[in-house]
Amino acid sequence: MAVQTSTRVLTRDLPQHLGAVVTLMGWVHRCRHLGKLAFLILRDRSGLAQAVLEGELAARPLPEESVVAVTGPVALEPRAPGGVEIRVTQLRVLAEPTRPLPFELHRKEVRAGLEVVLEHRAFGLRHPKLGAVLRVQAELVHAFREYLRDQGFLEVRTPKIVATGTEGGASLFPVQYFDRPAYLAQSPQLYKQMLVGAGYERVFEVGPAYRAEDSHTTRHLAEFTSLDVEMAFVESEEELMDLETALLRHMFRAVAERAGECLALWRAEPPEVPDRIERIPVREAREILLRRYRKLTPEGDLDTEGERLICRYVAEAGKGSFVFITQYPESSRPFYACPDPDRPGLTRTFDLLMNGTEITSGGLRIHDPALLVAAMRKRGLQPEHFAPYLEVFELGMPPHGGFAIGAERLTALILGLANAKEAAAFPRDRSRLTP
Ligand code: AMO
Repeated sequence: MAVQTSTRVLTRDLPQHLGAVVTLMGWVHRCRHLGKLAFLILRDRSGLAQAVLEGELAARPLPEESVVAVTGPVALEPRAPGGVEIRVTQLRVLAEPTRPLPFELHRKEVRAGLEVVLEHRAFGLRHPKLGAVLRVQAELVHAFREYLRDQGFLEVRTPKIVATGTEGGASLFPVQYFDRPAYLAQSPQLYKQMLVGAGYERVFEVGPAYRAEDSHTTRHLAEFTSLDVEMAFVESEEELMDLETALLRHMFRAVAERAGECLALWRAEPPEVPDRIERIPVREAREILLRRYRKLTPEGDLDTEGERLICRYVAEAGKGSFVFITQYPESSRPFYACPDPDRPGLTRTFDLLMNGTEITSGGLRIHDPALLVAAMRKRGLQPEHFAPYLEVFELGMPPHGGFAIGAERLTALILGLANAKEAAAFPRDRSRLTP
């Protein structure tokens, strides 16, 4: 039989084609045979639609996840998704599964554990709810770009194979770079600063960052997407926190407007970002934790439990879902963090916590080359290893600062995912290198 000519449409647009003959292409989400009829729920990238098959067309078994093209007129059917269905006059089976499905996709919720879902990742992402996660993330990243471009930031790309670490600690992945040792970049930190010094003043990057984290937590990935921002001519970390507040507000509004259906599948709503997010110096946060929750926190950074409790404290005070923790001690920040001349031992840095979890680190940077060399030495780093970075500072570097947001953590917090790995297409962790 000759292939009938008709317009190919998406399931989402089916109602607009009432009465016309159209073709849908997608996967068999479900197929139920009732007497001489078969009701096929077809899934494509835009959603689900009902297709009705009759007679000979209905006789053929259509296993779930077969790939099909169906053609026929669009008719009203109040019981079908979108209030319309396609009455199939031609069916083409483009592919059929050749092995048993790892789990069912046609239910509202996937009935499989995280490890099984991740093991069969590309298959699992076909499920509307699981697939929605990456759609939400794509909108967040799009809005991140949109806002910053609008504010005069240039999108840049920096190398992911690097000669040195930047964030301290032992979390570096070594790689063999021809005949030399090298590492996967922990963050674009030094390069984004160099590009500020290159005269672009305002830059941002959306790129992978690598951390050889030995821990099995629900918030750490060995490879994550870092949303990095760096800008010149800022002289106070306050300006950076204000920029991040406005940026997040734009991102959250955009995702609510553009990915409403995806959010609904998770019953999620991005939290309201207040005009001014509360700031609490880390020392004060430790005192609050002790006073209110009898929790002892060692000097330096808050631990996971501390982050959770301080967010609870802020939320209970009616101040929303976010808090900036500020004034971290030098000992808990990397060498590039700008010391606070008015508060010896402390830095002009911040973390942003959202609903109990850190989503951002940032701060003012040291821009004086002599101070930078001293800060490196203080941490046992050899300035010679950072010569190309230091050169930009020696040739005229403006005061500057920036921050980075972890895209997977942000997505996970918005959707209420139990694990940030669910917000990566193909997550990497201590035990997972495939798929
Ligand atoms: P930091 O190391 O705090 O700062 O990272 C910034 C943000 O990235 C996310 N993040 C992670 N997400 C998933 N898995 C991980 N292993 C992981 N590590 C970090 C978090 C974190 O808040 N150069 C600085 C940023 C700056 O000062 O501009 C930096 O990399 O959301």
